[in-house]
Amino acid sequence: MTNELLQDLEWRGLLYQQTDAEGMAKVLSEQSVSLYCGVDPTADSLHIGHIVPFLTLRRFQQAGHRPIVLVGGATGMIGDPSGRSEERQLQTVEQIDKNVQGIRGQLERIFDFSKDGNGAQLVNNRDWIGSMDTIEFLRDYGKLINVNYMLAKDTIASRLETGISFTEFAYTLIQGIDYNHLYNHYNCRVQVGGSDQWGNITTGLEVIRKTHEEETKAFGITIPLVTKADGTKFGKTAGGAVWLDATKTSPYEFYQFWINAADADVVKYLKIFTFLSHEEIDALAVSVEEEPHLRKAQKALAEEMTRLIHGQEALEQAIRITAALFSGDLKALSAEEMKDAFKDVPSIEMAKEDKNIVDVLVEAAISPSKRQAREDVTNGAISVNGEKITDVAYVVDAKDRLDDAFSIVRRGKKKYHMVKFV
Ligand code: 485
Repeated sequence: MTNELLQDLEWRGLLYQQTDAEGMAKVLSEQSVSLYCGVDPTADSLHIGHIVPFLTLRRFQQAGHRPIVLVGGATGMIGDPSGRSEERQLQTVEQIDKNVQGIRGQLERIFDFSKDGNGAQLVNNRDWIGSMDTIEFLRDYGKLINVNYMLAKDTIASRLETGISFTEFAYTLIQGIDYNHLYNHYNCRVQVGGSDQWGNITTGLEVIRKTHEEETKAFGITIPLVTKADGTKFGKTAGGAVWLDATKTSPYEFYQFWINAADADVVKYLKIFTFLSHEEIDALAVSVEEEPHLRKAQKALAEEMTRLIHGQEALEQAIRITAALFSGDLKALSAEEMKDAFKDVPSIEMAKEDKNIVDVLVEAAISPSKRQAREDVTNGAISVNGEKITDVAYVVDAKDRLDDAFSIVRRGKKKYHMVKFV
């Protein structure tokens, strides 16, 4: 079972560094263990860059191990210097508590918390770090770790030139205390993180080793950064990060992100992000080779991911919007879906009053002149909300205002504009 798990992780390209590959394989095959990955509540939503370690935890869960998902209510108050060249701005407790709520809800969608025997558990390190006093911190833990050891860590060494506060310097030790706590109280034997977490994970192993007399069995693995074949950064769109929160990145935009994956990347993404079997992914890989225009692999990826994060209904809506935009037949869409689909098209504000179509086209700068606007209408080049308008006397009024607020005007085949009535 466990060998299969590790082979699967290897096949999916999910293993980057391991503190002791052999030792971990042995422990995992002997017993069902708990393992953890933590995230700091620096925002009220996760983005897709965050989820790879969590999806990996879920693969362990499917193999019978128990995932612990840690939300850093305490560490979030401090700020991890890993991978950052500058000191972080401290956040307020209120902001952090709000962020914890948001992130917790999203993690609940990725994990099975009710599974018999090895259901996922959610913990917050504020529960044990928050009540620790300074003397305890310095005497019980500070003594375990030599400053030289910490200075040698990449994340700290790289900051010595520009400077690092004691606060951020101490961060790695706090995360180390977490691992020790989970080792002692949750039978946690593995910590998983992105490659930037190596230093923090190994600090934890150091704390565990030094606070136990007997030989300890604890391990760490990191997961490679997801990269793109063209060298640009994964997980970013023109609009910024791809969030799990539907109010930040709508399910349609989320779906679009995945469906636009390059042929050179899509099979890798299927392996990293989906729970499709090796056979299914291999078949999709063949399809990318032999019939790339069908974009079967991209569709499978977009479907799996949108269903996982937003559910079946949102997936169907995303597919509906995509199809309507492709065919130009907008009538099948609700006002809400229209708003979502046309979020990024040029928009113009106009007074909310009944207005002749030619005037609308000119005022919104959709047609360059009155004469051109008339021509566009008579030529059948103009449609409002997917309905072709050919009468130059047509009046855009309340029936055309979706949600009593906007209309989608198309000129030519693909040029969409949103007219907002205010
Ligand atoms: O006990 C722990 C306390 C805090 C953390 C982990 C264990 C969080 C960790 N220090 C961190 O900063 N993680 C990042 C975050 O919160 O955004 C990212 C990592 C990334 C991946 C992801 O979390 O940069 O590699 O591990 C889940």
